[in-house]
Amino acid sequence: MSAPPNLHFQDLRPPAADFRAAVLEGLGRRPRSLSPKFFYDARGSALFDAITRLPEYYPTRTEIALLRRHGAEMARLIGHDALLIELGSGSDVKIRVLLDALRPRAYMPLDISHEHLWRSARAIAADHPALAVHALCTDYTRPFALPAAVLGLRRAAFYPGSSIGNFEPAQAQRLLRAIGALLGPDGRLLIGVDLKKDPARLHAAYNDRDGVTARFNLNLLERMRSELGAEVDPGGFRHHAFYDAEAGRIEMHLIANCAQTLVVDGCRFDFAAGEGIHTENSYKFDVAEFAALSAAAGFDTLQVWQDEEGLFSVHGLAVARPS
Ligand code: AVJ
Repeated sequence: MSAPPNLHFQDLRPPAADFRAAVLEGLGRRPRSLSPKFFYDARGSALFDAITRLPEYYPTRTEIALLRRHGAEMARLIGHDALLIELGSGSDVKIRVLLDALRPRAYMPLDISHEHLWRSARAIAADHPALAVHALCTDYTRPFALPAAVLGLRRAAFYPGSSIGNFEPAQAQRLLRAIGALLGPDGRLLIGVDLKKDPARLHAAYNDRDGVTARFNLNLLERMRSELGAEVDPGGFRHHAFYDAEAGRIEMHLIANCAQTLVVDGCRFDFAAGEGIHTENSYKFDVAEFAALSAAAGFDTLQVWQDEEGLFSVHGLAVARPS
């Protein structure tokens, strides 16, 4: 399929050198760590899609159910004819639920995963010929410019999936503040936030029976091999995920089963058995906790939707007027 005329695609994807530098830096530090944004190469994005369909992984289907049930209310909060910016759009399933109710003037999906963004933006543009789709492949934690064609429009953002939980609270606050600055006065933000709950339920969501989450985590090592030419045996590592109730977060790690040596660019990294790489945090929030975080970042909470089981929430926020 060729590109529909209403699709504009800008490729500002981070250079491969970013991954190389992050790996060298992250493996050199103690504790060793890597940002979860590096999960999303083509294979990692496909594995993440598989995660969203797992019986244990409740966030995606719960959030979609909330969008279906309350989409009209959410649309009222955002208003029609806005520029709708979607952060970390990934697949297009969620925005499709909202699009008819929201009736934006222009839609700007942002994602770090090139193939994923291209496929979903093209499909949305083809199915909505009157909608201007300005896709931008980028790391949305970095500053980015809006295309000139959309500068006059009122702005709203959709940030689904509880990806905000991947950031340390102080970092999350900074990112929310940057989103607020981008949206400007009267800006609206719909954001998905995973809720605190029974640790067993959380544990299961990140330790699925089929091992898809394990493959997703271990894919970071595959990516080091294929993209950086690293010497590493992914079979020598295992997936480890647990809920830290005190910190209110899931942690994911890659743990060496026995002594391992990883070589990147001639740099050697030795792992003793049981040593690992911290690959992800996924913070969980009570409704009041997240409202406090967004307030500290300059947002008023207008409305919060959650399912009956209290698994997942969507917060409807407005950029607060300066007091
Ligand atoms: C939706 C990207 C925040 O923490 O649930 C799923 C990704 N990691 N399983 C999450 C993820 C492991 C995820 N985010």
